[in-house]
Amino acid sequence: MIKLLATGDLHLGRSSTAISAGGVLPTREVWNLMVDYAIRHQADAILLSGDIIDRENRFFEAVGALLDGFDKLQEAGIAVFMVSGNHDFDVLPSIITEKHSGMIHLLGQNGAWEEKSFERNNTAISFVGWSFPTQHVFDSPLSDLADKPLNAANIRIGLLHGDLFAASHYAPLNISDLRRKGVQFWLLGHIHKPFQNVEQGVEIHYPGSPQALSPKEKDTHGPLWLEISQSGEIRIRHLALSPVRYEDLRIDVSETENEHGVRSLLLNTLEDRTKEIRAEEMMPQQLVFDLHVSGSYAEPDAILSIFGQNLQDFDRNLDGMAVRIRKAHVHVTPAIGDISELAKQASPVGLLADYILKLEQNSDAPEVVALSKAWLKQYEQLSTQSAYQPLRQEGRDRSPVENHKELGKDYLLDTAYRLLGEMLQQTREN
Ligand SMILES: [Mn+2]
Repeated sequence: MIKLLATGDLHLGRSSTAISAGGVLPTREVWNLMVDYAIRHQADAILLSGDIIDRENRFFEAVGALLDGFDKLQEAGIAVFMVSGNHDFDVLPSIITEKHSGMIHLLGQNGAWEEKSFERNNTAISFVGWSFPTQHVFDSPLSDLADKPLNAANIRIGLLHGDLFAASHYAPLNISDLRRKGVQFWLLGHIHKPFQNVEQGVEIHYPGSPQALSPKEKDTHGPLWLEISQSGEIRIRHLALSPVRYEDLRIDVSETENEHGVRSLLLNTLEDRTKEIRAEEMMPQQLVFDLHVSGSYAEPDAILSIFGQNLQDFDRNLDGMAVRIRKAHVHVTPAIGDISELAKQASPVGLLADYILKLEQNSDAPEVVALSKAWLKQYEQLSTQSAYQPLRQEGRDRSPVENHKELGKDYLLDTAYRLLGEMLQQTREN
């Protein structure tokens, strides 16, 4: 059997953002954890699929951590196979020193595919890889890869950095090309969210960034652990080694009676989730929550004022795990009782309740259609303003019109509920 620890997108030199007050957690933390794990579990090799060193940040910090790890791995007889990505195409070749030659391999330099066989414990495999020669690569490198492995009897593992999801200038890839190259296991890099496509005979994996770098990288992150049997069977496990975990936490306040109830619901939900994570096999050092508060409540403003306080002052430490709240999204509607009863009233309240019902049922009543159209028109005018041009160029606003319609419905409902709540409150006060 051959045991491998595999990841990409380490971005050494960068640190995870938005963690506990004053805390900084550089990604060399997860690199050190990986090296220790590989040694402790007697891995045969570590595989790295590019963007190992971050382009923008402190090369020297990155290189020190990387070389320290290489030393330890070499001493333990663990090989390293890697390829470069768009962040480290120029610096990765310079860190392979003579000292590490024979154990540390940068495959496919200068954009030429390279294959090396690897044998341990009577199991023979080969690694085939291609490295970014420049920062931008506009065509798929796969067209240059021979579809026959060095030795047809062996399992062929592919290492490649590229983009499977967009026609980008970072080596655009597609699944059908990946399928046709005699590779049983593809280790890809570039996409930070873990992804896998598993089929008979070929597995495609983006392990994702092993250390979650920002609140955009939610849930478990970590490298893959591969075991390849003599008969060529591949077993894979995702290890939650990331020292940072960002999570969404949902709280529905509908069943609470008062503000005291809301606060204790919040604390109980936090404690329950925190304990669950603490009980996992690999506990993060930093746990960062984004709260999503929803439901209906008599006075939504009271909820807003609870969660509008300085949430970042919350600082809990549970057996070495720091717990933090980054922000809260509050989407609470006024509790308004039975809306279909209200809709029967011959009053402004009744009219508004009737409109809400129709909107919720996606009715094609003329008043609903007219309002939705008006919203969409305003929204599109707003989103084509020149101030938002840079966002569009980065491709952050490519959502189809269908999504805009859904968004419009949410906005209209939110406003209508708010208005209805206020109208009812005024009626009560009068
Ligand atoms: Mn990349």
